[in-house]
Amino acid sequence: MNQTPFDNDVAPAWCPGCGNFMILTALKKALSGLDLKPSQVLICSGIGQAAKLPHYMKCNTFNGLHGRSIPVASGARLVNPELVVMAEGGDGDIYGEGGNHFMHAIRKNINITLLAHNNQVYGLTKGQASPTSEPGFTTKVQTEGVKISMLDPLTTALSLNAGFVARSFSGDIEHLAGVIQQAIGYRGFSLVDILMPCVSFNKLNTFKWYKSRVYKLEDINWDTSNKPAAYEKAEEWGEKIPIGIFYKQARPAYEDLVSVLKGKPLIDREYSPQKVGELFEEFN
Ligand SMILES: Cc1ncc(C[n+]2csc(CCOP(=O)(O)OP(=O)(O)O)c2C)c(N)n1
Ligand SMILES: [Mg+2]
Repeated sequence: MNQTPFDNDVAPAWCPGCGNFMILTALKKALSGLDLKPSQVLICSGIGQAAKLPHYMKCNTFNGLHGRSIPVASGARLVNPELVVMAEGGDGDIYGEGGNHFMHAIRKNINITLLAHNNQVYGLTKGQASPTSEPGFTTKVQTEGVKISMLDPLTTALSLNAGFVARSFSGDIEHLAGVIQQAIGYRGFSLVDILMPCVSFNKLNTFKWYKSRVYKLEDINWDTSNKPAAYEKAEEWGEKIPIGIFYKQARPAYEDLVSVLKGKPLIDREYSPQKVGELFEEFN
């Protein structure tokens, strides 16, 4: 029986115990809690275990190339401002292969929500290190352990002037659903980095490992408007790991700044082949 309008009947091909199940539940809960209809939502993804998520949802979806969810989502939002547009995928997909798009979509403040399922490993390809893998993490490829420093999505986003920077944990569905709702409500680019276990290929950052470390910023009455404090808090990673909204600041979205993007969706605008013909004539 369907519990939300976003349910479909495709059985997820994820390992039992995978954090993606909880992210899927939280996302459906967040969207239905906002009273959105499946027709009002578009979810774009790339390649990876995380990027399979749109297959398991009833709404508009686009599953494209590895690392390329953000440009697809950006284009879709710019031509249709009536759609809630999200990009989602794994840490490899978003911060590795898609790292360039991550940077520039933040700079432009494209009005989309990004969900990065951060299991700190390349899961689909069976356990190579990703940009967020811990130094020392050993894999079949990194046999002597990862030698390079971790990419920190939150400080990276803050340094690029992101206006909504958050982290949550797949093990806390309520918290994650709430953060996703706030991210969707933010006008501009919103990042939700989601810590999650990969039960098959990450034996270091396990569910237990995260569970014993994460604590909520809400519980320490966090001021989300203080950017230097957000930056410092985002650097906290070790015995304690903060989750919640680190930073939130209103900033004009790209679509608010570029005049041609204001107004109706492209599909609802007047189509004039004659005007296009006249334009082409100029180049003859
Ligand atoms: C251009 C390109 N490079 C590499 C691959 C192989 N590949 C597929 S998924 C993946 C990594 C996925 O890791 P992540 O995004 O963290 O997702 P997870 O499976 O961990 O959820 C890689 C390297 C590919 N499909 N396309
Ligand atoms: Mg991953």
